[in-house]
Amino acid sequence: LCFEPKKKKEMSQKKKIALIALVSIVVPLCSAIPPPPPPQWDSSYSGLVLRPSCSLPTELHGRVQAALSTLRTKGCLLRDLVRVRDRDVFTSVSRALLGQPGHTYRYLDTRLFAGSPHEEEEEQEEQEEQEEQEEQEEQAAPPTPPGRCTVPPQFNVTLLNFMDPAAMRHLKEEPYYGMGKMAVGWHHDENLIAQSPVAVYSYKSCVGWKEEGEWDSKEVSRWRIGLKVAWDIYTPGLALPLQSGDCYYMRDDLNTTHQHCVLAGDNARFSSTHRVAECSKGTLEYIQSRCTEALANLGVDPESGAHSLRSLLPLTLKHCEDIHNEVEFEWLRQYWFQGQRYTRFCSWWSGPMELLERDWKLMETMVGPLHMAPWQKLEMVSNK
Ligand SMILES: O=C(O)CCC(=O)C(=O)O
Ligand SMILES: [Fe+2]
Repeated sequence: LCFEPKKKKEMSQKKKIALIALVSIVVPLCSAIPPPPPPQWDSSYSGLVLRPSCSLPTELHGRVQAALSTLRTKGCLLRDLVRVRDRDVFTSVSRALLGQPGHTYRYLDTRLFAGSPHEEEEEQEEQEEQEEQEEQEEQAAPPTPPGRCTVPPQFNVTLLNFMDPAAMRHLKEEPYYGMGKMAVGWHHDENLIAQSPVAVYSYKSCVGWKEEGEWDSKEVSRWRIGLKVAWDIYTPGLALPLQSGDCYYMRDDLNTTHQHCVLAGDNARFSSTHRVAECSKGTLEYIQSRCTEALANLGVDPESGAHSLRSLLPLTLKHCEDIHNEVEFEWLRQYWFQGQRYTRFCSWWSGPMELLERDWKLMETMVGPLHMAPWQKLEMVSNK
């Protein structure tokens, strides 16, 4: 395709899209007797599992839905400024990241700092929440087909999403299969550990609806999850309609081999997307240990308190400068720009971030000499 002239390329592309639109699968709504899945479900989408709302306890729905609504009414869900194809754009959905204390999740050049529900609470409440979460995760674990590993995944973060389509003026049309308006465009979930499943709880809320009766109206268009094989617009795409309270799972390597998108329905909707984020360079513990490494090269005179570098070896100085940059660009700037907005709901990160800034300032004095002219460096060494 790349070698075709533009006009011809555009036309052939349109034709293909129209053809694909005809064959793209639309899975019928979940009813009492579930319809047989389309043949492509098994052959091309075997990692996708739907767990209908009715298979989860009503009490669990009540708690999760109340929690999501509270987060929204308290203003905890915010649109992220992310980078897409060299452009800074706001996400259509409003988001918040919850997760294990000190964890972050990086996507589209933005680092999200996990709010932790365990903050400043009494021990007992913490314990209860932990147990509740474990119970929830157990109940939310996908049904396991025979022969599959039964160990439940240890999700470390959940990205919450909310969107009220009535409040969004411009939503992009799904470009390949004519599936309709997208709340989230085609993507893979980034920065997950290999084979990480993604478990999603979907909840459409009454926000924005005058009459609750309209809720069940047949006219109301449903939210759907779109799936397609990555880099392939010939295999039919799949649009999975969701009812409020349904869960779906992307298992095995489905998130890698396929892309997914979220197709907006008429009403407002929340989703809670549970993931096992790859956090080897994404925890507070990690970046603190990097700071300790860099600051090991800083000597302090016990009498005067004056700072000096222990080693001036180029490799050591370069290592220190790398860490200085990492703290500044991956953590401090990301926090001031993105994470700090959540401080009024969760102050977990405030203290650690002040300490990281203090370390960064010390490193600033250490890497300063790198930017000096050679004679200035010599002066500094001779002053030692
Ligand atoms: O809302 C959903 O069902 C999925 C959202 C999603 O794909 C994401 O947050 O990465
Ligand atoms: Fe996603």
